[in-house]
Amino acid sequence: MRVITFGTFDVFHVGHVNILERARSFGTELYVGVSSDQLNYSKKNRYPIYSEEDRRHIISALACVDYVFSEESLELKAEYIKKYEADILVMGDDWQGKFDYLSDLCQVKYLPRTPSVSTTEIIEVVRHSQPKQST
Ligand code: C2G
Repeated sequence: MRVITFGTFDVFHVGHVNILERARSFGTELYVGVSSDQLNYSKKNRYPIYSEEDRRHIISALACVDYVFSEESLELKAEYIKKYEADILVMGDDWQGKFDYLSDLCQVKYLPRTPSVSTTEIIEVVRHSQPKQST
């Protein structure tokens, strides 16, 4: 069974690895669509901290991931599911209900997000942290 999932995975953290490992556990192979820089810009009006090449490199180095490709548009999910012959689509529950229309192509599962960790929060913490005084 081939599982497919999508995400930006910017400033990679434990919430990302949790969902990827859980996604992989529903099948025997995990394919991951990593959002392109351009897709992020059009959605959030800013580029990710890490480039799309680096984000794909990080995801493809994970033991639970079998194949990585670039996700160029949010509207292409049906095409990617068909192209990569995925049996199950896994998304975090922040997308709850949004991809139910794909359930005639594959099984659609939403998994609970890992609480208390997000890329946005990490960026804020780093931005507001004070440099250590050298003595
Ligand atoms: N995630 C999670 N727990 C967190 C943070 C993120 O389970 N604390 C999950 C999200 O639910 C998502 C995946 O990790 O399934 C990647 O998160 P993002 O990088 O924020 O991805 P996003 O920008 O939502 O995806 O087609 C979707 C697009 O690629 C955008």
